[in-house]
Amino acid sequence: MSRIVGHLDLDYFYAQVEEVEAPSLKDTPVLVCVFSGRTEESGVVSTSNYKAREYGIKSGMPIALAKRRLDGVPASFIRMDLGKYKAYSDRVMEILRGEVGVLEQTGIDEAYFDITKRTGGDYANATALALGLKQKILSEEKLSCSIGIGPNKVVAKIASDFKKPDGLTVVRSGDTRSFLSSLSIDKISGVGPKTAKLLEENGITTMPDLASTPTERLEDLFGKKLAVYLHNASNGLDDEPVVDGGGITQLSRMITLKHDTHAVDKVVDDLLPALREVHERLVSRNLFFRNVSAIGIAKDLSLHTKSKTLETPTNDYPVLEKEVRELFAALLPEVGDLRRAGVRMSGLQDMVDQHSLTEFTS
Ligand code: DCP
Ligand code: CA
Ligand code: CA
Repeated sequence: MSRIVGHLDLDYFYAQVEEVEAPSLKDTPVLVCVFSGRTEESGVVSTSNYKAREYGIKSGMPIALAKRRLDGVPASFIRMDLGKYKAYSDRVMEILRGEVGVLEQTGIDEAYFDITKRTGGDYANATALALGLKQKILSEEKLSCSIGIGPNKVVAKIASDFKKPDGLTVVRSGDTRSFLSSLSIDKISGVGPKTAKLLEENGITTMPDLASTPTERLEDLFGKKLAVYLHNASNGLDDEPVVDGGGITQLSRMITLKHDTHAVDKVVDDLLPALREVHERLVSRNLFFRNVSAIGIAKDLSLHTKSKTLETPTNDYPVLEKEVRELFAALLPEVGDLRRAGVRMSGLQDMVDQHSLTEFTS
């Protein structure tokens, strides 16, 4: 089965969150700023919406310069609020995890995921999964994102950046070389201005130039490791596995409650179909879980969790439901009304390991 990897990146992330919280901002430039506090204008732009980018606004630009570029244009300069963006990020990652299983988060607004098994190595299935994911993040968090699908991480990352915002770019394994051939070398993740300049000074200016440069020649310029990476990446090749952040696989699912509530029974009732669904996924993959978490999102959109580690891993549904009920009974009095609720099973392990464990201990 050929590997299929995805990369998701949220569009103009911090600025988009500000738009979600104040939709009236949407039609005008929105700039999220880090004010250093010395003067009213000292500091830099963290990011901006696409409307602002039409005026040449860029991340890292001094606020004073941005103000000059937007002279006479109604625009919002908003103070960066990392806690708020992190809360959105956590919830998006929960949604993503629920859909794809293992994911490797590489930034506040982006992650890789391996969907080879889930799609049976079929790109049509992968496309459908990506569209469903975009829809889900949009309906639950009102956020748009761009997704790239490809045979490996390097290609998936370039693909997610290919069409932005609200993009989906699928590059089948046979098409990687033609996809890459028209792109500039600095589209390869990890190629910064310094590397690009050194390549250019050596007459390597296009992706096909790089792809056809022998690794040995690149080695003289960059050393073995980077040389091999550049050669492979420009040829659309990459073996790096998608590594789950904590090294533990997890299964999770979030739902929006029918009504905001702090009643355990109501929360668990609404959650039952989702519980059965994650349990089915657990069983279909021959896995046991050791940790279980109740996840709650309050009315102010803050994220809360309570977790429990079982003495012995299990795949027993009644145990799952009972533990989830108890965890919510502990969580709800602390948090109050929930808007959304979810469950996560982690510390997953193969049934095979489990059998050998019981053989060993009995
Ligand atoms: N960021 C920052 N300073 C930078 C670059 C980024 O503070 N120089 C922050 C703000 C961004 C977030 O990181 O919202 C994610 O960075 P991205 O590079 O993914 O950029 P955006 O999400 O803002 O825009 P895009 O739509 O291009 O992904
Ligand atoms: Ca982004
Ligand atoms: Ca990003």
